[in-house]
Amino acid sequence: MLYSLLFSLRDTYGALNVFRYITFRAVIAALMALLLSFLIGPRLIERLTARQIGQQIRPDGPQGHLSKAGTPTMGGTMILFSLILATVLLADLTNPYIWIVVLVTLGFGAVGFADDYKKLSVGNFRGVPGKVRLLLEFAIGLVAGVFLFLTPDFDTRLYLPFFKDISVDLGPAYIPFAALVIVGAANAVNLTDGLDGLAIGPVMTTAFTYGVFAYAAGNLKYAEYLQIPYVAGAGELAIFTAALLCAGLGFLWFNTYPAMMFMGDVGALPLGAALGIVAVLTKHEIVLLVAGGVFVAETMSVILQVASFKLTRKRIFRMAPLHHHFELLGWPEPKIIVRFWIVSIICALVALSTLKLR
Ligand code: 57M
Repeated sequence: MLYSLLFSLRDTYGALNVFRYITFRAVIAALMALLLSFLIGPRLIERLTARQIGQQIRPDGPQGHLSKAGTPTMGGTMILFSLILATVLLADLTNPYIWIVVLVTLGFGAVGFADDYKKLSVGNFRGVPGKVRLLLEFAIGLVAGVFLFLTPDFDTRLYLPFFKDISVDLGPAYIPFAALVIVGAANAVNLTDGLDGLAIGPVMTTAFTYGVFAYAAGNLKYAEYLQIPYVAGAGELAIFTAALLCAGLGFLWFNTYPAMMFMGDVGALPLGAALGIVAVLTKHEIVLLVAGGVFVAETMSVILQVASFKLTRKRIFRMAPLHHHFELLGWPEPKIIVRFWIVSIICALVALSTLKLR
């Protein structure tokens, strides 16, 4: 919105010509999201505390978490507000990809909000029944998949990282595949969000990685040079990922250990879904498993733990997801968090290397 207004004035004020550059608008969107988070954060914490919108702690979890009871939650509302406002103001709203990422993100935010609200209003951990939540999430993902499939010349091929000449055309099967990527990413972030700052760190490193992918994929010269699929218009997604990165950085100011605020499902679900839909739009779906390696490890730990317990009545980990296992090993919470961030940075570097190693 601001982009189209200011850019249209470039003949009168030549300096506004700078708004044509995606990199410039990405930096402005990032700074705007960060500033909004700093402005909103303290007031949101006051409001959540006053309304006693505080976290309920499960009694069967690590004992160290009991002291977290009452921590204001649903801080994800601040992340979404900063992210969406900065994107709508700085991105080119004639680009359909911007509308897809914004609507998918808000859709998952609504599901997460309903879950948080139900937990808080009823005062238990169950929230919206898991099956209903997954149904709603897949419905949003499938609508996004159908819309993309019906978009003229949308590429339904699946490309593998490191192999430039291998691709598989999924055809209509791309629709459920895209939904799976979005829903899987959303729930992986949700599972990971179990320690102060643990989820938002990898969300930021993955957002940065996909900002680079989007910028390269949307630039014909770079796409040809790097031999990655050219996706006309994907460059605008770099503005969304830049706003996502810094909306997360602003939230981390309040979520860092010891957390003053949790993001809630209203934050975790849309953040994961946002990464999933950007991975789909930039044609870098598989490499999300690399960039989001921490999310994959956390999710796999749950799958393996539940499968093992059901089959053998024995646990592989002291507790799943993985971060609880290290807690029960006696690692202090900050140590677990920072080490997971380090692993996430390594995953981002390996994912970025796929741009050249192919
Ligand atoms: C998402 N939510 C946190 C907070 C955050 C199948 C099973 C693995 C499901 C899983 C589960 O319930 N996952 C839900 C994880 C919760 O955080 C809230 O949820 C939002 C994100 N969705 O924003 O509002 C707790 O995490 C802690 N936390 C922080 N700092 C943060 O910045 O300390 C969160 C954010 C908060 C707070 O304590 O209350 C969560 O863990 O529930 N279940 C589990 O993760 C449970 N694991 C488990 O049951 N393992 C079993 C089997 C089933 C795999 C096993 O190992 O045998 C553990 N989680 C908890 N207690 N809290 C263990 C029991």
